[in-house]
Amino acid sequence: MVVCTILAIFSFFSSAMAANKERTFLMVKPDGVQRGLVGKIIKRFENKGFKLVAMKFTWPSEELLKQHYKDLEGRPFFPGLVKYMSSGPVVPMVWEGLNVVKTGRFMLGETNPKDSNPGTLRGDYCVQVGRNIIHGSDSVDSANKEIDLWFKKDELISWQPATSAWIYED
Ligand code: DAT
Ligand code: MG
Repeated sequence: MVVCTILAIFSFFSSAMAANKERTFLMVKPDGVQRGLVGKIIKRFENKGFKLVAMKFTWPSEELLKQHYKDLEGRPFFPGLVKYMSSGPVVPMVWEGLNVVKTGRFMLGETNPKDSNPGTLRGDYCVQVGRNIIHGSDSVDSANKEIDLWFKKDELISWQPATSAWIYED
């Protein structure tokens, strides 16, 4: 009985800790970089309390972008999307935290900026769907695939922010 209780408490805390470690893949697109929005975008996620795990500044190949947007292959806007995304440097990032995938999408706004509320990144900083400044994973599964595509394992940094105890209960 005592052992069961200890195990239950342990599994409760370890699942809560695992939930806090959900990860998403975000990427400032070439228009976000060209318009000098990198700092403002990063600041939103820092302010929220999410943890930066990886980040780089890179000019991606068409090949990598075709892989990244593989699900959209065959859509009429696909060639234009790949051309735009490979037109300059981008800032791919990994962020971690409780419900970061879903909350990250809320913080981005809708795919089309015209449907995005003020206060969201796409609602505040852009007007057209083909220039919507930032990418964010739409599920934990796609986040994991995108993180694997853009980052090597040793580029994901394991660290403990000094603020953790003031952002999470456990
Ligand atoms: P999201 O980026 O919100 O996840 P998505 O995965 O459906 O949206 O599409 C990827 C990107 O493709 C999107 O950010 C902008 C572009 N896109 C989507 N629909 C489009 C359309 N109808 N016309 C032009 N570009 C589009
Ligand atoms: Mg998407």
